[in-house]
Amino acid sequence: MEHAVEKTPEREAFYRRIDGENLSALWNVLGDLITREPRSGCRPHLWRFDAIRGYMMEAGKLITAKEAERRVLILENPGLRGQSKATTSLYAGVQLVMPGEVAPAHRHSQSALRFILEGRGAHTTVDGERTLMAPGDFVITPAMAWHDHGNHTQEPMFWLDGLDIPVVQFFDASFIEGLGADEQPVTRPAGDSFARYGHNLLPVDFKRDAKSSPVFNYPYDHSREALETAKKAGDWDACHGLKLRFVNPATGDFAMPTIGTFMQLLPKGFKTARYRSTDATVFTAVEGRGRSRIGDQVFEWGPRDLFVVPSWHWVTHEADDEAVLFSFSDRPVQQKLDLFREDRGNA
Ligand code: GTQ
Repeated sequence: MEHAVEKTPEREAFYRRIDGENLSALWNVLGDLITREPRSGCRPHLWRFDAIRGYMMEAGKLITAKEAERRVLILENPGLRGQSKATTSLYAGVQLVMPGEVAPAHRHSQSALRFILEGRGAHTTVDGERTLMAPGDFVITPAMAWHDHGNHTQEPMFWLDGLDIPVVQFFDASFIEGLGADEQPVTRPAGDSFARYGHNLLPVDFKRDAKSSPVFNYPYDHSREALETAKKAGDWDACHGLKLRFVNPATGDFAMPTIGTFMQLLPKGFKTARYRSTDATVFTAVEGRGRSRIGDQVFEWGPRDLFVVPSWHWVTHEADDEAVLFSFSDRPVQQKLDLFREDRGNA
């Protein structure tokens, strides 16, 4: 379907006439609408955390978290500039909360994840429960949940934000409201949801309509321990090393309805077999150094660096030291819509 239909003076005149009626001819655009395989504007890219960190510290002097509402530098995909997108369907940014600051309480239709990059002990409050955050923690703010962030430590706190902003935009379904106060009241003890839902136990009679996980902080020491123990089996997946996905313990589904989140370990010297999938993915290294080949480009990464693998681009990862990667994508949405496809090469 990729041939262009011939132009004739009669056809051109016809197109101009129907154009005035808000009509257009499918046969001129079909090849661009329905492609043989994904053809993404999204491009492979890597952002060095150290560079972002420098700019963020400058931003820290330019504007407070309160005035900004959220002091975030958006990771704009070079193929999608001006659209506030890391991939076609997902937003990513790096947020800074300076000592003593608050990012005021609001809630919105968009679901958000935080993945902590630097700092320890700043907090986010979600629906009345406060959680302290540490590097490698994966924290969820579900759709329409009140959330505010604060930093009572002496150090700046940086985290990666992942939101389904482009998905919500696509559906024209965005709502936001402010609480009118910097911080929401804390109504539950710290650790309450993890105690109830995060230990392979659930409250008896637990039923939940909400699509997001009742656990909202998946601490790194738990995820790391899972990888550490599971690696002993030496049971490596050729394409992924050892890759786990975060789950909603009440359903077994992804932890968030629109964003799939993953943690993977690559042993020292491991090189993955090539892999491609339709879910463009944002990665950050937690530990270790290595490189990823994405399409025909090679990106060297170390802790806290961030990179994007677009849809249907071949990717291989190679670890110089034992490496841990966190990643997120729109896989839950694609799977629910029967759109997800992956290709393991010959592995
Ligand atoms: O922390 O609530 O990066 O509302 C973008 C929008 C973070 C947040 C972002 C947001 C937030």
